[in-house]
Amino acid sequence: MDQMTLEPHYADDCVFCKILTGEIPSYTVYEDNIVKAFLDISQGTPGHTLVIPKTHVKDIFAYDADLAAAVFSRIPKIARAVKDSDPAIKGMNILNNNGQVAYQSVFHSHIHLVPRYTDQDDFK
Ligand code: DGP
Repeated sequence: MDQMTLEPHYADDCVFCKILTGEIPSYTVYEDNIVKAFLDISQGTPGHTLVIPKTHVKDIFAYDADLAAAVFSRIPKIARAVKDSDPAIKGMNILNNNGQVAYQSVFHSHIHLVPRYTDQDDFK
């Protein structure tokens, strides 16, 4: 599966596709042939990272099994890399919103990695 190459498909007017093409700048945390991970513009906590497939997929309902396996199998490695980047990170919330009613605001599937710290008073 790691040898898998995706034929990227970009959607018009998708902010995350524009990040993939470099049209919109982002701070890259991790990147390979399947996913890109970058800092969320709205940092819930310091290090808040989004992981997106490199092809346009609207939400979880639009994945096929191979793409889901490829994307989601990468999450532990990226989560570890984010955690290891700062010894103050003690835990992490990982979440994925699907649909407007579930608070999805960007309709290119993404997984939030939200680091948690011992002193979280500032981030409630
Ligand atoms: P959600 O509500 O689950 O769809 O989260 C979308 C996230 O995307 C939100 O936390 C803010 C982030 N976001 C929106 N536009 C941009 C952007 O242009 N750059 C970056 N880095 N993040 C963005």
